[in-house]
Amino acid sequence: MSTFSRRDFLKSSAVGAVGLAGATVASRKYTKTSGIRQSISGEEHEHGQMGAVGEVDHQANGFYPLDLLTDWDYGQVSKLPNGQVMREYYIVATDKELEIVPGVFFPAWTYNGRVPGPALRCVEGDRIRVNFLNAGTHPHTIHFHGIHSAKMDGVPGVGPGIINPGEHTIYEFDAAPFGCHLYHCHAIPLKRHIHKGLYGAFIIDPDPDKYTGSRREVAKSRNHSYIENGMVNEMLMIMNGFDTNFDGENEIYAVNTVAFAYQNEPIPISSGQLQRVYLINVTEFDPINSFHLHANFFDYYDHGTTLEPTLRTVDTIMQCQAQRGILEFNFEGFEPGPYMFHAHQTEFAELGWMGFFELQG
Ligand SMILES: [Cu+2]
Repeated sequence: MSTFSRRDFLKSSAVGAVGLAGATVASRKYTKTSGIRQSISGEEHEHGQMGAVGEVDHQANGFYPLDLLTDWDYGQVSKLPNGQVMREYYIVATDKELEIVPGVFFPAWTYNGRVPGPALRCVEGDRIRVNFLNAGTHPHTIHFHGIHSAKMDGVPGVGPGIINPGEHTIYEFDAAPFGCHLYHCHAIPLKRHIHKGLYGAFIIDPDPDKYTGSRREVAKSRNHSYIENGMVNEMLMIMNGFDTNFDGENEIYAVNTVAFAYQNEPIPISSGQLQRVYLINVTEFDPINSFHLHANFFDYYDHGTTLEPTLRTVDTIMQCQAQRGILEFNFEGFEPGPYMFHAHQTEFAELGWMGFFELQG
């Protein structure tokens, strides 16, 4: 090893980087079955369970990790004179401290007090109106990934541009294209504003009336107003990371903000049901993140903008920042039990980005 950075040192130390920030972390905890100390290649290290000791105060955070998987915001729905569906959303930027691993508090900037922000969901062709109020202490915007005019793009110097503390604006456009998208603050410095927590999912369901044959059936299963969609177990997972000591590198990784959340509380799934994960990567400072499913394989829809998989039968997918897609898999015929999923950057997994699906009997 040519260089051994302070970060490497923290990650390989017994307490891990989390310990530096004040947490009690048991990523190298001894257990009866696995707590053995070995010497490999002259390096002493310990074997044990991954995870963190203690529990995050979810109530104080204001959101529960299991709830975030399905907490869609469909907006206030009305009809325009031309028959078009209008969905109106209200988003307030606030500063809020969040507990991201037991004992570690992150001074987040949030949309509606949560990280990730509300999971906006609509149907292609809907009119979207987002009322945005900046009640935070820094200038912010909302930039949507999607198709819209320049002045609705939520970037500095164009249209309403930067929204200063106390100011508000409205972003309005028609939802397109269908897919698994995101929104985030686009104020400068961008990496700081995104990393602090200003991002969320923007899911546009396909409209089955626009498609025929098998594609129409797939569109129904993807559209939240169809009964076919109710038969699918849908989950939203936003991969994120947290630089707790502001050195420009992440110390904590997670899906949906709380490290090890779905290890501590595995996601219940049943074998007869199609599983669908809307996966979005917003991790700052690291060029890529990934999702690896254990003991099974999945189909993948890149950006969610197609009705046929863009990749079939893979067990790992990588995404750079803002990349996203839809994963579909089935545990039909599998033995009940816990099935692991995690980033296959193993250091991310050990620093929080790992969880389990609990396959019910
Ligand atoms: Cu911002």
